[in-house]
Amino acid sequence: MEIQNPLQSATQKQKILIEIAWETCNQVGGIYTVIRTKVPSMVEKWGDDYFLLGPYFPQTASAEFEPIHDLDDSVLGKTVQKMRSMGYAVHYGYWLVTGKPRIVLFDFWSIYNNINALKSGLWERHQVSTLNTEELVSHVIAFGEMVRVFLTELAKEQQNKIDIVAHFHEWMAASAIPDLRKDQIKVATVFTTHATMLGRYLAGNVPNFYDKIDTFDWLKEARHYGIEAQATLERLAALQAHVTTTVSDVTAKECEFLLGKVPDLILPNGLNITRFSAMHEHQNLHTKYKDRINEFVMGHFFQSQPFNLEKTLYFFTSGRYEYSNKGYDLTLEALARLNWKMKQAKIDKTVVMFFITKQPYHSIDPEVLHSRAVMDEIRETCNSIEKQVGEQLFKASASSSDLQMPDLNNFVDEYWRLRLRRTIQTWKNNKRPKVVTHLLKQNDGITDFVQKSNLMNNPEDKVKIVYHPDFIVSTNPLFGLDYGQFVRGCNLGVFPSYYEPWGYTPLECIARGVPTITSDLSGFGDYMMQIMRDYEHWGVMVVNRKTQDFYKAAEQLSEMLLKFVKQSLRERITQRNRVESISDTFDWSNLRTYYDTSHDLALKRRK
Ligand code: 1S3
Repeated sequence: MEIQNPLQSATQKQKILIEIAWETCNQVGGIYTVIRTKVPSMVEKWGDDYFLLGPYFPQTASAEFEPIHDLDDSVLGKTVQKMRSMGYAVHYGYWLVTGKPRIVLFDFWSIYNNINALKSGLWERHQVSTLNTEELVSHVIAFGEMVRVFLTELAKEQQNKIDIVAHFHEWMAASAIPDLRKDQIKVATVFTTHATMLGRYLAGNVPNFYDKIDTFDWLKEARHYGIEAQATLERLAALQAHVTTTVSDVTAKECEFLLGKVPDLILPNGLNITRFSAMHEHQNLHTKYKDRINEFVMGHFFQSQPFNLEKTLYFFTSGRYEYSNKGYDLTLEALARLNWKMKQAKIDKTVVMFFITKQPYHSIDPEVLHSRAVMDEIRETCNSIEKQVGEQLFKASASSSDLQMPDLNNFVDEYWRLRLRRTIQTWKNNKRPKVVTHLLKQNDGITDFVQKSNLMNNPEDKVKIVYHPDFIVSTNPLFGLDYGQFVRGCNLGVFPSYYEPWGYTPLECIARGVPTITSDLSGFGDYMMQIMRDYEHWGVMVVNRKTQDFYKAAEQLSEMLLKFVKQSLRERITQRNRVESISDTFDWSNLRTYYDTSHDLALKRRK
């Protein structure tokens, strides 16, 4: 059944919205989160007049894509049919995510034998130099060509009876824009950049990048970093779309100076927020998942260093491995300071800090796995003893003739006593708990720092480090939690990024009622400071990285962490409730309106 667009009256011209992204049905990073979480809200407004385009990758498609075999006679069905008849491999079906929108996936390999001609065409028409570029650029160009053909055919098919808005995300989806404009195809185009290629490189390599942002020669720098094709495509998209947007004021500056275009609009990112009817539900979930993290921590540390779990706090950071851009360097420096401060102040608490990122590794460290397995055996032995004692106690109590409590020691037989003693014996040792849970292929910034600063899980350390160089999924044998559950089980998320156009990680904390630290150089932190004056009261702390140097920012962060450590249990519970209560602000149902504005503006400009 076709869902009728409720906003469309009989007299209005029909409108369709097409979103195009390299990450449609293809998870690579943050853009996938934007597109996927936004779908229900888009479908709510646009109904069947909304669909998405993306690249076809058989492996991801097999998990998230359901083909539609019988083509309908909608403009979409007809255009797919037309492209197929022209020899393109086009997959049409549903994206199996909440909202279940229709999507069209292009198998760019079907035109790959033509790639050189496509590239020279881009050079002739738009001076995009693609000499010696990485393979991805060729994939993107082939994909872009199929997008161009699709939109051109779609526009022809509907013969101006329908208003078409095409919303392109990131340069990888937008190589069709210059030709669509040149050919005057009747499509209103919106381009959203989620980061700039040059910004990413420059921020990671040039000290004080933000102070110099207005001084760079974009072409010279692009050539220097070997990204001329990417930067040129991005620039063309930004300059030629009817409406250019980005995700934050922070990235807007990059657009202005590195792409030569002040964005028309800022489109902040949102999530699908699950609200609970009773406040205590999210607190219960926190306790449930914290217990699971406790199990990991016992298995990892208690072999040689037992500490009081009632007085232990779990902090974490996560994201792509970009050591300085994601602020791992600052976080480590602040943790070393926190460790020192907690020791000096003799604070009777332990902080376990998790670094969750992705780095090449051989396998999980067998010693880490073994320790966990032996601890599980201790638990099983204890369960068996518990059962034996329970049964014997019941029998002894029922058959006893006096009111004396029986001696429980008599109920555990020799076998179980010995087994428990032996298992504990083999488990306990004097080794320092590992910092890294996996066998890394090579050392990196995190391992170098902890070694240099001796933040190595020494017995006297108040701050312990667990570096998990893989993303967390539910099948992971160490935690047995999915990422969202892990976040819920933690006490604080720490994300003081240096380069972060938006940054979903702190937002994911808020959505789960977990306090978080961000920075004023991250799009999210900057947005938070604009919309909420007392953000700290609501559990969002913002490190000043704009006007402070690295060491001052590290000191500020360590003070924030110390303040958090000093909070009482009651204060932490109250803060979690407060954080949870602001999560609605970031629900797509509230933030979609920014997208609506961009589409209206593009249509106005196209006419
Ligand atoms: C980008 O992904 P990233 O992690 O490479 O887009 C995300 C979605 O807009 C954004 O949250 C992030 O800051 C950007 O960097």
